[in-house]
Amino acid sequence: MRLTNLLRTMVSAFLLLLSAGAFAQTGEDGYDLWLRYRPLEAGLQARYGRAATELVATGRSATVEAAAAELERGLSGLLGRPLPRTARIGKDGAILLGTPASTPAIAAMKLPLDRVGAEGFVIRSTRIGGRDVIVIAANQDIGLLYGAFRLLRLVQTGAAPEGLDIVDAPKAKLRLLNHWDNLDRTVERGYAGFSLWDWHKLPDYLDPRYTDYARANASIGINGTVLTNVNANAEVLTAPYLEKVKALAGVFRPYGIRVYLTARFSAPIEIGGLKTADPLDPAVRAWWRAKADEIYRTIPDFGGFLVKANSEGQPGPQDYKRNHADGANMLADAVKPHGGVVMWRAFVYAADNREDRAKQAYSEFKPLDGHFRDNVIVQVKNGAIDFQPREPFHPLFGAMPKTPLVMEFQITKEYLGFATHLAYLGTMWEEVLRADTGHGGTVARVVDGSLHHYPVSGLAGVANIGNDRNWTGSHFDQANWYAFGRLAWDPDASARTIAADWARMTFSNEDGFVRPTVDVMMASHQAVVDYMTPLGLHHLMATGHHYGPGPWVNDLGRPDWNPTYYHRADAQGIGFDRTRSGSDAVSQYAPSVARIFADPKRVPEDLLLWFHHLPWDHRMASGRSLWDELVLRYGRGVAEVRRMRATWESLRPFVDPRRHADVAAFLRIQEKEAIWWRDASVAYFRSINRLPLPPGAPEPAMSLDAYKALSFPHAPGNPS
Ligand code: BDP
Repeated sequence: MRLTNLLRTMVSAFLLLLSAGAFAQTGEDGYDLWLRYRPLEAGLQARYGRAATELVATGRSATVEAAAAELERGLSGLLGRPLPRTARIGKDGAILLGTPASTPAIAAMKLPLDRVGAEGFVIRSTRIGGRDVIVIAANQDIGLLYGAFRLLRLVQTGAAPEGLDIVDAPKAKLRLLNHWDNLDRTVERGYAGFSLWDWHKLPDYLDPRYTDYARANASIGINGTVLTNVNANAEVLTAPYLEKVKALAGVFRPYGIRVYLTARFSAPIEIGGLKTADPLDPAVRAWWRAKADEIYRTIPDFGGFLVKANSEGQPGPQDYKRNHADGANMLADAVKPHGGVVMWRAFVYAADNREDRAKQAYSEFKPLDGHFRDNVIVQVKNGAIDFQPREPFHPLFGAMPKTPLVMEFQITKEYLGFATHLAYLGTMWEEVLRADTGHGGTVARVVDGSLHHYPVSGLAGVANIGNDRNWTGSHFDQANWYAFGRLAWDPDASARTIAADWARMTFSNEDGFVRPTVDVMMASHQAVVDYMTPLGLHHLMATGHHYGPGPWVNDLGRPDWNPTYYHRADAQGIGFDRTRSGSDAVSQYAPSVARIFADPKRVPEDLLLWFHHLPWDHRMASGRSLWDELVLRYGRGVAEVRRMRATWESLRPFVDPRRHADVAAFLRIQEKEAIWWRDASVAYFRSINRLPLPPGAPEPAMSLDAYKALSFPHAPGNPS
């Protein structure tokens, strides 16, 4: 027995050494994302090897080419031998890729293609002429590309090749990335280097990375990309830039990705030479129509415009005493003849408006329901303030039955620790999508269009992508790009399943790795909430760059830019009263939801101080006072990061050295900054309430003044 154990240990040590050697040669640096296609373990390789000895793809479009090329690249990597392309099924197992129109064998199969629409697919293991065949079938070529990526995912994650029977189609029509990229290649709230779009060298030089970007997006079903920042520059709408946009559109087209641009509302003045941008002015309307015609002449499948108007200093229709519908409809009329859409953002809050900021978007947009053209989609952030670590779902979801909505999530972690903190956002988005609006369905049912029968709707994610070698600035932030795509495809998908698929494809298929890694990911968002803004606190980040804590800040130009506006802490208590005795933001929700949020005993504890102002000695469910609970939550967040670090350390044998070291270093930064958040916040709130720390809670490492004195003028991602 002992001897066997010894032998086992020796063998695994030997294997470890071998694999460390292999890692050293793989040069893994994160560039390949979840499309690494490293060899499968031998058993699975043999089984897939039998089922897939050749590829039969008869279609001829660029999209079919992309699908076939990906299968060749992927399967030859995974199976460790080339996957030849042949014209017809030979004597061994084959993969057959086609539409009923391109492939008679598929037309003859009576597959349930009527259920998958234009973008869906069927994957089935079957036998044709006595041969084992894996069929990837779709109505349109883009469905074949999505099906090819799905098959590759199945192989990568170790699914058995026998008995495959998958019928799938995206639930949401628009699945978009929003890049907050400027024309000088800086990225607003970007933590992964500069913009991928090399405007200066476009259109003549097409960086091969554009194709890899398209592949990665297609692999998760993204079908559109807004190339430019919502704080827009009108210049992108001039002819030379449209040529550059056209070049990018040409690269993305085979991958089913349309390009969109942000439209600066004052463009008619800035690049059109007009005196006004009034949406009801005939000359302005004619200018936008001509501009849309020009764009569509250049890029016939251009998606449309995304607009941030009358928000944070951006121009808009209210500059001319018109409303948001006037502005959106004017642009919608311009793109309508070409089949384009306008995504008009609901992220508005005005300098001169004293109403609770959380209420302003609803107050502005709810009365306009039914006043928008049918090609206007209102794009709403997941919560009513601004991408905070945790927010209740935005009350506009469910409240706009006559206006299609797009969900806007922020993939880049502006308020969640930038690229260095490990925070898997799948759980946060799942929580929002599964929330019951009280209007007859969940948020997911609103954004997939089914609740209100929207003709078009979907999800947009503010991208976390830049020109860093690993795309997202950190290896684990790739998971957020990945999870966004998966949830846009299927807003009911499980965050845990997505995390597991990602971990398997990105790092290792071994259960000993996958289980602990997924546990880390699943706990990570809550950890950040705990050490930054526990119990429903929000908007307490430092000014401008939002790096680190600044709960004491109260000297900014507008009340609603100050953290003190949001936490309202004084000697007696803390929190924002949004019940009827306060701002009454609760009544913007459906009554069944409002009742829960308005009741401090029923509201989820993680939203308590979002909706309630409570005395420091308020009794929590734990029996502790609110103050003690708050301090413990900060500590809980730090403790979780320490656990994450220890777990990652134990996973060293499974991960190539470079990526392991990268993640370990970032976790060290995260721990340091979690402690900073905890200590600075506790020091500040204690200075307000003068209460002792609960037993066992550590003293803040520095004085409150020392925390206040920290300054980071060059923190990344900051526009100014
Ligand atoms: C805020 C960001 C700012 C964006 C704004 C927006 O700090 O950079 O421009 O959102 O979404 O969270 O328009």
